[in-house]
Amino acid sequence: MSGSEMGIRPFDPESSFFSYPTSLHIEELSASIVRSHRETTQYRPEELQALRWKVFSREEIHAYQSKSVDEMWQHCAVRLTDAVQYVVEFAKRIPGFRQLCQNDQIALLKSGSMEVVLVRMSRMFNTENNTVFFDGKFAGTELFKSLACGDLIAAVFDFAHNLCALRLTEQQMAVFTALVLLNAVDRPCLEDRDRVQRARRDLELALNHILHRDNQESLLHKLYQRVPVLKSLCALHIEKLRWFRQLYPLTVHSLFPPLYKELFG
Ligand code: CLR
Repeated sequence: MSGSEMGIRPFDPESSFFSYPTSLHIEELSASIVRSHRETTQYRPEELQALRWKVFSREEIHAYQSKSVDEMWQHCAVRLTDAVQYVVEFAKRIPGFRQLCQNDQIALLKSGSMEVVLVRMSRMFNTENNTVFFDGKFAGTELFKSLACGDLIAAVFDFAHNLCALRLTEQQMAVFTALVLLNAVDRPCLEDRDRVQRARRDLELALNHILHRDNQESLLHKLYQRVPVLKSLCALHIEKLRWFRQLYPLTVHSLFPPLYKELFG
């Protein structure tokens, strides 16, 4: 039996078959991720721009603030899960992600989906009045008062504000969020770490490629600086959820979306 029948080919340094990504491969990968991002965001940039004038009234804010802690948590968990669902759809369309085994896909979503939601939040953020598009209108931190986790909310808004200042293009955000999703190579529970590592390396090349093309190489360092901040925000979210679950175990058990519990519970 010859090598080729067993799937073994003679070494050819010009061939991308041996997983040496060529610039064409990286170009195609970037384009595919940008398309996946565009197809899986809740709102297009033009739509968000047109909605900017919609802000909650004093009465509406008061109504959110008058909700009980568990009512508001449940409401936000549902909204957050909607956003996560779009991120799951995005992940499934990332070349390299869908080839992973199911366990590794879930492991990556557990650590990365909230991080991507928070990066995407900056698209929905208005730095002029520090509000985010939530539940159909733009809302400031005070709207979330009854969650009783002011430190988390303040830190999340602060992160969105700072990320907005980088003025990422949709293409840059698409590739950065794909990289954030595949970033958890240090997780002990991965079955096929090498495969994740290879997919991640290609995404790093794709990010370098588009920043180089856009003549914005200085953004690379700034983006990598945000990664530990993202990790700490997600850790804080999990900590708050543990606290909430101790107070209201039944709310979490019977009223929180199953996907939310599967990823964060
Ligand atoms: C992110 C971008 C999405 C729309 C969206 C919906 C829900 C928002 C979320 C954004 C940002 C984070 C958010 C969340 C609701 C609650 C959550 C404001 C804007 C904060 C951080 C509270 C987390 C803790 C809850 C589970 C109680 O396109």
